[in-house]
Amino acid sequence: MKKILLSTVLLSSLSFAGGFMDMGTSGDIHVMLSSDKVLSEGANKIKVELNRGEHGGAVVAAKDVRVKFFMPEMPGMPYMESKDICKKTGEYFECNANLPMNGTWQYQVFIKDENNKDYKYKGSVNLGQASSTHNHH
Ligand SMILES: [Cu+2]
Repeated sequence: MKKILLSTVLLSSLSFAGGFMDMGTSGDIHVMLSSDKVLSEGANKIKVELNRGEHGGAVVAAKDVRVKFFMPEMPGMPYMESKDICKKTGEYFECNANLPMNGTWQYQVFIKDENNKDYKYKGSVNLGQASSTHNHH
């Protein structure tokens, strides 16, 4: 049993090594975003995990989870955004982000929990860069 647990931990940390991960809190919800691959130009799959109170807390049975990735207007370039309504997949949510160009993208996650309370989580990511942030400790 211990061996199985250890290899699961190793596998999940290996898959994060070259991928994308961001964690933080919004009110009393711990939000974790991740993707097996580094976020890049084109289609990206994002996994959203929500836990009450802290990392590893009770899974939040959210009613609605949405993501918005956007890049502000710049000289010679219009504002761009990609929005998606996430699908519940087991204990987490899955969304797509279609990012038309390289660079730094801002993102927001909008969550409506089981009690209809609204939460918003914000972050940013440089495409092509492996990232792992944990900004709530
Ligand atoms: Cu955490």
